[in-house]
Amino acid sequence: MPYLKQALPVHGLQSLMVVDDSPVQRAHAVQLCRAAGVALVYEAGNGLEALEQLAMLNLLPDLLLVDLHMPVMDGVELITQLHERDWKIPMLIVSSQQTSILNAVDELARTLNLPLMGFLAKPLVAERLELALQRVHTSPLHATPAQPRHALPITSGDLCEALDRQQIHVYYQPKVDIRSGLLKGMEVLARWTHPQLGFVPPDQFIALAEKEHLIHDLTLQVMEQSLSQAAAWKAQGFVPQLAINLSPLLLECPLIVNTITDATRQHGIATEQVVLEITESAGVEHLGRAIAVLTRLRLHGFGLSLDDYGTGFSSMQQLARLPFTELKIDRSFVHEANLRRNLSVILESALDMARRLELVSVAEGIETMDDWRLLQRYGCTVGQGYLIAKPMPASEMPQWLRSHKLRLPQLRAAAVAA
Ligand code: G
Ligand code: G
Ligand code: MN
Repeated sequence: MPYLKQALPVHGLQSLMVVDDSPVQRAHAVQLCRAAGVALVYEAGNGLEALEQLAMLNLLPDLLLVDLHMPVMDGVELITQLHERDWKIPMLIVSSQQTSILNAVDELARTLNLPLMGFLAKPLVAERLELALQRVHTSPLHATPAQPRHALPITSGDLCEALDRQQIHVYYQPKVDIRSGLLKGMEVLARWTHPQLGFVPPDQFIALAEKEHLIHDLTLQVMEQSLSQAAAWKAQGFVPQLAINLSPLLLECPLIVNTITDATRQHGIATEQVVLEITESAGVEHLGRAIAVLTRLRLHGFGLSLDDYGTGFSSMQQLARLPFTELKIDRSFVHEANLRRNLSVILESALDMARRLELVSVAEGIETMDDWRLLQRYGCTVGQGYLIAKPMPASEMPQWLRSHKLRLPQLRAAAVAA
């Protein structure tokens, strides 16, 4: 009998549990798993039975095969219950439900940070199951489930002090042309290393700065640093576009237009060389003021980018109302879009819309060559992400430029292949 083999099967899984209410389907799954070399196969007729059995085991199984539609406790509730108990067992969903339901289950697992490894249609087929088992074994998700980030105990006093002592520094992340791979510009990203706490992630201190009315000071420091760096680069004949993040809260202050314009001119930088990225995630209280400020910034020559597109609210309204020049698509629609049709459909429509509105389209969060190729195929204009470069201090830019130049043929070749 195959399951008595001594050697570990290629997928390396020793135990799993099949959760399905249909005795026929369950027996079929159990038989296939045994034939695939899994030594220990548990069975449960619904979510509740699965939880009861899991509670009694000394060692959790390597994998769960979960049906979605079951009486007493369905597969979705089982997933939430696993999260409640903090049992991070890799799962494969075995179901022939419609795609929108499977996508929602996928979203749920991501939100709860549970290792959902994939979906298999019913009836189960031996080859597909074996491939899936191998993927489970080799998946990095399986080895190290992502841990949620906890908020650091930073106060507005800490941030005030950091601003006074000029402890906020800036990093630069390249934005490149998707067809040629050539550098178009770089995004300026604030970085804070606290003397005791160490690295504080920007999503934490930016939110704090916004809450404590420190965002104005912080943004000015970020601008000063990046504009003087841009001036130094310009003196060497290197003139990339600078993309600076602006909190929507700043748009309610009419004086910001002159402040930004003056700072730019004082460093001898043309306003056309600067793009202001505005995230749509925070609501604006005085919309009238914000529209006026954005329009005036545009009149002065700045580019305006709608950042994190797709994550906030009323994006369509904002696009139609405001003088944006660029649409920056959130990374949640970019990375692995080739694997998930719901993402690729949204990505393609966003790019199509940008084209019709004559906006530059920028995709952020490009991590793999597959991400890159899909964007080339969809006709995106500009790209940014770890595949190209991580954010870096200005001092590392010359070295990056040299190594990036060597990669250009590879990045370009993809365009020809597509
Ligand atoms: O830099 P990542 O490297 O982690 O940045 C996280 C978030 O913080 C991003 O959404 C980015 O837009 C935002 N951010 C980084 N620097 C600044 C800044 O100078 N001003 C504003 N408003 N947001 C910033
Ligand atoms: O647009 P925002 O300003 O939201 O985007 C910048 C943020 O995205 C920064 O936190 C930056 O470090 C992060 N980032 C940049 N490239 C990638 C990437 O390829 N993958 C991921 N996960 N994050 C990225
Ligand atoms: Mn940004």
